[in-house]
Amino acid sequence: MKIVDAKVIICSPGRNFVTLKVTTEDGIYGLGDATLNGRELAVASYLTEHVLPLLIGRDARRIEDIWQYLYKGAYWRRGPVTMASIAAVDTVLWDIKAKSLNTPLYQLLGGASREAVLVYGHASGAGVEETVKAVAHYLELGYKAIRAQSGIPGLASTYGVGRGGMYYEPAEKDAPPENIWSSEQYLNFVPGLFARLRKEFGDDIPLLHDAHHRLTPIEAARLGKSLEPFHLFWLEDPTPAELQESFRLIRRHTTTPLAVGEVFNSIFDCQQLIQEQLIDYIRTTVVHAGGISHLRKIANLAEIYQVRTGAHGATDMSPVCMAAALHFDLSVHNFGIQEYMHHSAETDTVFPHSYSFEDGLMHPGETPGLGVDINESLAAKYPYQRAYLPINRKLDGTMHSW
Ligand code: EZ4
Ligand code: CO
Repeated sequence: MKIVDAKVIICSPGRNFVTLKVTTEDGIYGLGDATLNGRELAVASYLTEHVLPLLIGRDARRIEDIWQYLYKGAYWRRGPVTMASIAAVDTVLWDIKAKSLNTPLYQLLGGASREAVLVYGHASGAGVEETVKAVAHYLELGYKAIRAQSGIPGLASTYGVGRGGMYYEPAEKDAPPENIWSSEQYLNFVPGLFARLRKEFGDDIPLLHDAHHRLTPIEAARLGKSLEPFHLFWLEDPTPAELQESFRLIRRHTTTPLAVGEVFNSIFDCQQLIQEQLIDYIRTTVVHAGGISHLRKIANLAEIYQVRTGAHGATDMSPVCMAAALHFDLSVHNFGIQEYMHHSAETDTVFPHSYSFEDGLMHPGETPGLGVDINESLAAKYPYQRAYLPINRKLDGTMHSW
């Protein structure tokens, strides 16, 4: 099954997406997401200039061999641009293989391990009471697990608070927005938010929170400890994770479950975190961590250590990635939860898909392959627009993690 055509489609139906489309000699095509928010064209160029010429003529059925060919063959290993490019090729090839066998992809990954996939949504507000209302709204929509983020009095902006409505997208056109940060104000504020949410909604609804890489290990330990009475489902990205051993310090102090990994791109980024049981959920996702093939290896390592999956699913994962994530989630034994934010209506029409949301659960559907397509003529009506994620500074102007 020779590959005869491969191209990159860049579109911006509300936000930028990079999509790989590969066609085989018998007319079957597959899709893969290659979106790297804020650095989209680097991946597009890596694919177009360096990878696509190598794919033409290759047998699309040899998924693992092509993965290793691109990984080992580049000599320069890992990194978000390389791994997103390999991920896109890997996703395309799984889509093609499943379509050629006329089966939804999850059937090739061991079949369904559960009836459907538990997802969590993002509730946020400018302050505590607005966040309470947002959580209530998500409950009305049927969500069974909810992430809560709130603006902090005295700080002009913080991570995770939308600009109204359901569609949160932090990237902005032309130049990165500048946020201001105070760990002290944040640490004083967050326990009160969760006390209020538990008072309003009781103990049973799983609540999550994302600290977005902003704390030192000892600050993260304090936050985890102070949130223990409100038993979070997880505390996400409590501290930057380049230094994996720093999680030992957090672990020593708190039983709040920890989730990490949305910015990781390989199994080597989380090997110590998993093997020392320093985290509870691994958040690597298809597009940013080498595709379905590599994500399964991470999940298999994690399974041994009772670490579960909790894949990143913000709106910068295109519907192609979301579909791939759902096939992975449905099949992998140690699935934990899947993040899910609604894409804009424009995005959904550019990428028609068979996955569905009902009653807080999602299912990839029974369409052969990933179950997602791209309307190329419609995509062409939304040209790429340069956009950047925000940057973050402390009150005194020092650059901080966003
Ligand atoms: O900031 O996807 O848990 N979700 C997140 C996301 C990330 C964005 C970055 O592009 O942290 O909102
Ligand atoms: Co996050």
